[in-house]
Amino acid sequence: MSTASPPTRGFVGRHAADARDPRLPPGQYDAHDAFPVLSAEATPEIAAADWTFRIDGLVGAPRTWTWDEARALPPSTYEGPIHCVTSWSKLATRFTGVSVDSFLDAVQPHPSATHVVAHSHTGYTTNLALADLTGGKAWIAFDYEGEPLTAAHGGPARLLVPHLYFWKSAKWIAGLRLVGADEPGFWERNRYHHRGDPWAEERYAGD
Ligand SMILES: Nc1nc2c(c(=O)[nH]1)N[C@H]1C(S)=C(S)[C@@H](COP(=O)(O)O)O[C@H]1N2
Ligand SMILES: [Mo]
Repeated sequence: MSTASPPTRGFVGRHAADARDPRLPPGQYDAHDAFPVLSAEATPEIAAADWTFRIDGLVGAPRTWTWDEARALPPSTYEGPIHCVTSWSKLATRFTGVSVDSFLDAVQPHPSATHVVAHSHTGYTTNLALADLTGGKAWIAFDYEGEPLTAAHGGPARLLVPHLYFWKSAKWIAGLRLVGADEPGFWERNRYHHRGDPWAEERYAGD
């Protein structure tokens, strides 16, 4: 039996606040070196030579890129945190790929396009506002920490939208369909929030 009196609530709270990394959104913890794998489906084995990426829907010029065509676009690197809705975050990640802006520039998005359904080669889907994919905020990522993305983490290519909870970052990305209304994807139909801003704790519908 413990004889020491517990620290006061105020002390614990202040101490925890002081130790908290300001890059950690509310309700998240730092997973440090761990990089958990979360997949609703079995990991597909997709060879880079077989991978394609398509943008269609409300665009003037729908287009499909092969691996070589996508890799020929200007490379762009993201360095910073990622946040999974199950409460782990990684504060220092580095992904390299191509900015989604570079792909969108080629397809002439129609002014009526407000949202996007991102879809994977496995059938996974997730919805995003078009504005959350533009302006240097989203990537098609090929490499993690200087190495090709492993199949479990979405290789050969995944969507990366690090300012939103990580379920928006569809692994084994196959394409983006531009649409004129918000259409819920796989997790969003299962009560997850439509947008998923970790700083606003938009975890579930109604948050
Ligand atoms: N295709 C596909 N993409 C997905 C998922 C999935 O189940 N299938 N899970 C999402 C969720 S909930 C998270 S947290 C991240 C996990 O990515 P990781 O396995 O590389 O950590 O992928 C997201 N993208
Ligand atoms: Mo997640």
